[in-house]
Amino acid sequence: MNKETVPMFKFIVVGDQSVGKSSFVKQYSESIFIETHKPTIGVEFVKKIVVVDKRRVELQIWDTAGQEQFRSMIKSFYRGAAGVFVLYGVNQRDSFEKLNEWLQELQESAHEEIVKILVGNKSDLERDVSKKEAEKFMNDNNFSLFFETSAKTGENVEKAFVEAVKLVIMRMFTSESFKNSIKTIKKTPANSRQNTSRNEPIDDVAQSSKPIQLQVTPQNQQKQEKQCC
Ligand SMILES: Nc1nc2c(ncn2[C@@H]2O[C@H](COP(=O)(O)OP(=O)(O)O)[C@@H](O)[C@H]2O)c(=O)[nH]1
Ligand SMILES: [Mg+2]
Repeated sequence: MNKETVPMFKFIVVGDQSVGKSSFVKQYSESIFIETHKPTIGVEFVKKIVVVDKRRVELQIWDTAGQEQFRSMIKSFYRGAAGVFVLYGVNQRDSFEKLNEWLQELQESAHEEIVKILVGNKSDLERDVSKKEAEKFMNDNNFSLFFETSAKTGENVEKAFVEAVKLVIMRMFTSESFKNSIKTIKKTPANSRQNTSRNEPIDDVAQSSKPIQLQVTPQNQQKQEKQCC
């Protein structure tokens, strides 16, 4: 039987409620945009295989809820993460002003060399945060990349992921400690099945790019931690 080892990079998407985190992930994974807002409960994730610089990489993208009550839970998902997209809405000034809160949690919970990507989403709408001040924020806070995106039109969404993956690959070569903090999975033949806490086959879900939603209860939080790492 043929076994192939494919690096798996885990990315987390954080930021205030309604900045477009779920739409950003959906645009990237399924190339669609849905106008109505359905709040994310806890954490959902999708998987996507990408080829970057001739390397095949599996991305596991964790879309989090922006609400206060889920914050402590999100912290545990930083373990093993290669990168984090920190989102604000270019038209939502308050979401930009709250970025420091997300950064503080990130600093407490993530690997110190995690690739940080600042994303100003909703670039198709009238802005309330200038590009210049966002760039200053990026430099002051050690972000590696900054993009203004639109989950609606798709502008820069794919680019943000591709550039982030490239940077993770580069960082793996330059930092042993970062490399060790990232998981590598073994892709077994197509008929193998991995299970989630809801006993759904992750591989099947990945093929259809449908998100898996994890329920938020203290009891299964531990299970989720085991799954993700
Ligand atoms: N115009 C526009 N609307 C967006 C964009 N991204 C998200 N939205 C809308 O903003 C609302 C919140 O999006 P959602 O992805 O649920 O935000 P989340 O709470 O951060 O996951 C929804 O009504 C989306 O349709 C965007 O890039 N442009
Ligand atoms: Mg959401």
